[in-house]
Amino acid sequence: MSDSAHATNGSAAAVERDETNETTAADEAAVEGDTDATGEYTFDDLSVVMGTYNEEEAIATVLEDIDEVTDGKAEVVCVDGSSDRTPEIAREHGARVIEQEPQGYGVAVSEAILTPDRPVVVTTDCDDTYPMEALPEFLEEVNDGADVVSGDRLYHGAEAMPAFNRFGNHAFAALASLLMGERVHDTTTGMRAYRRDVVQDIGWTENTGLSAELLIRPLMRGYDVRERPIRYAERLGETKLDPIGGGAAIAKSIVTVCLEEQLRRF
Ligand SMILES: Nc1nc2c(ncn2[C@@H]2O[C@H](COP(=O)(O)OP(=O)(O)O)[C@@H](O)[C@H]2O)c(=O)[nH]1
Ligand SMILES: [Mg+2]
Repeated sequence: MSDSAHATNGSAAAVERDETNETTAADEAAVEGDTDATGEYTFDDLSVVMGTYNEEEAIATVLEDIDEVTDGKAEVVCVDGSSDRTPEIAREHGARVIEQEPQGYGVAVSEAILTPDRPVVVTTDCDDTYPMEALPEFLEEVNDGADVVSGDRLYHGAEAMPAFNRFGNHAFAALASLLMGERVHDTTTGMRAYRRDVVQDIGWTENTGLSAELLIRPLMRGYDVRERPIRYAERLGETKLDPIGGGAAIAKSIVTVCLEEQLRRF
């Protein structure tokens, strides 16, 4: 894994893309081992947060995976708008559930990221598409100095993603890269780790486009943002995003947020 300088707020942003996504026993030992002595974050410092909207097919699997990978130590927060049994299943699995009228992805996820008191916050979707096995590696990157670790689904091809979405995601990444002047590869991924300070210190404005905003604003403010390849699996249950209307909203968010951040620099 390559090193990067820890960029301070206001300095040039560091975006890296690593070519490996292997989690080894050594990685897990590094995350779990001897943390009091080193002052590094452990799974006890981690909150995994998500919006949940009628995800009863997937939620048990997602929460069991988090439990298994983090040895039951990570806190889980679900901001839920479901009319099915999702919130009951979440509570049965020990998650903290915040009920909210369904108002879109970003309304749920912005509440979810601002809820935890723990210093490291990881977002995911509640659809079994994201690899919870990557949590140790994400935490290790934060311990290595990253402010944001962004799961790049497109590196490995994201074959489980519908072709239209995959094309759209490549286009969003190209657009954002052009407007930021920094190459990014996956702007709409749902799996990222953040230092809590980053999510608390920035004001979030977008709804469907929140995922792109969560990458673009920290990057353009000089935080240490690193993309790391992740595997992406087929979804359990139905998507909640309308590909055409949602795609247009995301493109609009990318343009708006990039322009706002460029103006903020002057
Ligand atoms: N609470 C809440 N969660 C939502 C809402 N819209 C989407 N979600 C959740 O946000 C996550 C992302 O949505 P998803 O359908 O997976 O979008 P996709 O990955 O683009 O297909 C999932 O866990 C959804 O259940 C909403 O209006 N309210
Ligand atoms: Mg999803």
